Amino acid sequence: MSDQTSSTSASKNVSASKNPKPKRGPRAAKTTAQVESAKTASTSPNSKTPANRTSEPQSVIGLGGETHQRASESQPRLTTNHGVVVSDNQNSLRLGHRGPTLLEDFVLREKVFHFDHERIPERIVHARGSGAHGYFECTEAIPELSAASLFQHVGEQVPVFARFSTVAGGAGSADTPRDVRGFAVKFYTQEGNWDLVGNNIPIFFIQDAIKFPDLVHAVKMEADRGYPQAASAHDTFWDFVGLMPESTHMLLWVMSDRTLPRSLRMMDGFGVHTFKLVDADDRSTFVKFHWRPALGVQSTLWDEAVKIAGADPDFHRRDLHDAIEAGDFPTWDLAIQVFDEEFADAQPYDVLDATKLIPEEEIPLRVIGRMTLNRNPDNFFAETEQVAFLPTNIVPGIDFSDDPLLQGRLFSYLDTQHSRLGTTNFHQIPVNQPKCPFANFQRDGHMQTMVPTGRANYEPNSIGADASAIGPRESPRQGLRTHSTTDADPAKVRDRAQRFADHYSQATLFWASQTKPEQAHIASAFAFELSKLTLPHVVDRIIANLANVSAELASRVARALGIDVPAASIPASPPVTMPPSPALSILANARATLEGRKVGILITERSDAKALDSLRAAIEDAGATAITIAPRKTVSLHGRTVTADAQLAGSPSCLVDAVALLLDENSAAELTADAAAVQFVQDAFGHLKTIGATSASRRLLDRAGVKADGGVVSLDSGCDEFVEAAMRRHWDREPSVRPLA
Ligand code: HDE
Repeated sequence: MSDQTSSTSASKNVSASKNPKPKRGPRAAKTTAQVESAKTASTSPNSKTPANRTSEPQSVIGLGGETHQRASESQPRLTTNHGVVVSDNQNSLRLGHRGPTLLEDFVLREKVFHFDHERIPERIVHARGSGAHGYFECTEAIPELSAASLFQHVGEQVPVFARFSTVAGGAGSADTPRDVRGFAVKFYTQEGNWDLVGNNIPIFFIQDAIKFPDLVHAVKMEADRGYPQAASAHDTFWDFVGLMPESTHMLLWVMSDRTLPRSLRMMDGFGVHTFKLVDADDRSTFVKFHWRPALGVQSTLWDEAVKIAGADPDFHRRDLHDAIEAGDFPTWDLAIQVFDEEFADAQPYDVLDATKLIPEEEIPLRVIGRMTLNRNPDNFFAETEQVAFLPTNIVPGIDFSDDPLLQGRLFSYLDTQHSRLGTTNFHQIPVNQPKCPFANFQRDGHMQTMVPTGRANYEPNSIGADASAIGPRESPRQGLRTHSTTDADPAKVRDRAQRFADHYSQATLFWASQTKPEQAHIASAFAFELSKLTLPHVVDRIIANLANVSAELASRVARALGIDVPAASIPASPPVTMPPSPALSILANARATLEGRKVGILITERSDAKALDSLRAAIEDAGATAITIAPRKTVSLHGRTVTADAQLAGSPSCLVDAVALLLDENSAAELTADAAAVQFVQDAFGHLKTIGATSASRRLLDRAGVKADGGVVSLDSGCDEFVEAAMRRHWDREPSVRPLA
């Protein structure tokens, strides 16, 4: 069987969750194949291969000194894509030892041909992403609201594939720019695939799909110069959004720490648009979908995110992969906000306007299920890259609303999939295939991998003796029915509903719902981004729009930029006052926990082994991962040799959530001359993290400018206080480490 024989992900089913993977031990190091040095083509067994490594292929050295690994009897043989066994995977076919390569070499041609076409167009947006398999379990049945099969019975599970992404950057960009995160989930239900293709922010920049290409052109790298990559801090983005005041609410969210998630496992998800739930009797209600992470929402600081991008551009991808490999499966609750037409009509905003949210204080969240991600993709390209989300993938019991942004999306995604995957048969790729039976009369096309049998490729037909011979038929009873809209205005118009015109009230609501440190971050983020612009009129226009959100915000941003506050712009519709919604603040709702977090323990040769053991145990008991970091990877602790998890020079403290310094006086003194060590402590302090330290570490703390506060904890008499303090950041420290707008 060829390596490429695909097994659908269905075969690794949902129940994998019931047997969490055991935590992994260190991987066995691979030994370099030892080969005979004789310059002959004769085979010889690998003399230094350990007896238990029977899968190690035999190695021989070829005439030109090249290594050939040869298949043993029990090993699959290398073949071409058409099954011909390859005899030599190191040399192309040539005329004589030093002559030209022959056109006849179809093995070379096929291999290079395939390689040349390995890349497919990356997604125009959301190109950089990470995915995982898992399952969704219904925790509260809602048959009274929706006939969707996955919501009918408590305990019912359906498989899912989730993909998280940044929006603006290319596929090779870093994980941590300031950006919205995509949060797309494909539910493989018994009645077809349902794709909830959302973001980690509950609203969007624009109200109408026709503006999406403009928005994306404006935010991506500028057309003439090809930069900046994965950054909104440039002229064209702010020029566009300044001229589109409807984006102001979203700008407040984007300038908040929501766009700097600490981990993909620690962010909310939202369906964004209003959808409909439809019950078995065709009664419908409006619904908004929310994902809530069990680990709580947590963000990084801007300075931290920038440093992480340099230290580990794969920070989020690695974090998700490692957590799942370790059996720490991330989970999210799926919650709904359900409301009727009467509620919708009574609001000062339109529920079909994707730039508006419904405060939780108005319509509380109702948790109906839970998603657990418990399996990493076997192959990044086949699954994460080829997964094709379609907002049109909907199942009976769920329906679209007339949100004009959603309506445009229903049209768009099919085109994208065709352009990226090159075939109308992209649904046959295993990650996209429904896991319920599917059958129709669509046939042929590029890359058709199914082999339909019989004559019936049309209907109606009467050419078979039995049901299977004539093929499938429609089912009004079980099929998807589109719920009719109650909007009785049938005229064809190219305009927007009047209630879309209020561009500022909810931006003010968001601003007023943030804690003081969060407000300072928002104002500073605006100041940072606007400081990068070369067009002063664009800066003025943005601040003039912000003046309609909050005079205080506008003047803080202007002051930080050293310019005068311009007069407020004229709103399209006068703003209304809405009561603050504390649920919109990350900090006001932060969970004090170490679960899913990482603690970096700085050790040297003279660190106390016992203290290290008990600190590690305390951290792990709190649900976190402890990582030892040392100037050199191999450390002798009182006769016990330890391999540190990371070397100091390559592991700045921005990669962990809290740090512990297990140092003696001499080590602390030595490390004052090591910039990586000083920066390690300085950054932990500047990023408001908890620092645990032996009193002997004093000189290093002093060198890094650490001042005593509630987040600087002694490790001399145990680690309970440290673990407790490490569960949060120390926001009261911030004014002493950086001026904010
Ligand atoms: Fe998308 N969007 N989008 N989008 N979107 C794509 O489809 C598009 C919008 C979202 O992990 C593309 O397969 C239009 C809102 C996510 O593979 C493309 C409009 C929201 C993902 C596309 C929107 C999203 C995409 C690019 C305006 C939040 C990544 C590749 C009408 C609710 C899915 C692809 C994944 C991807 C078009 C607006 C979320 C080009 C035309 C609003 C999470 O088809």
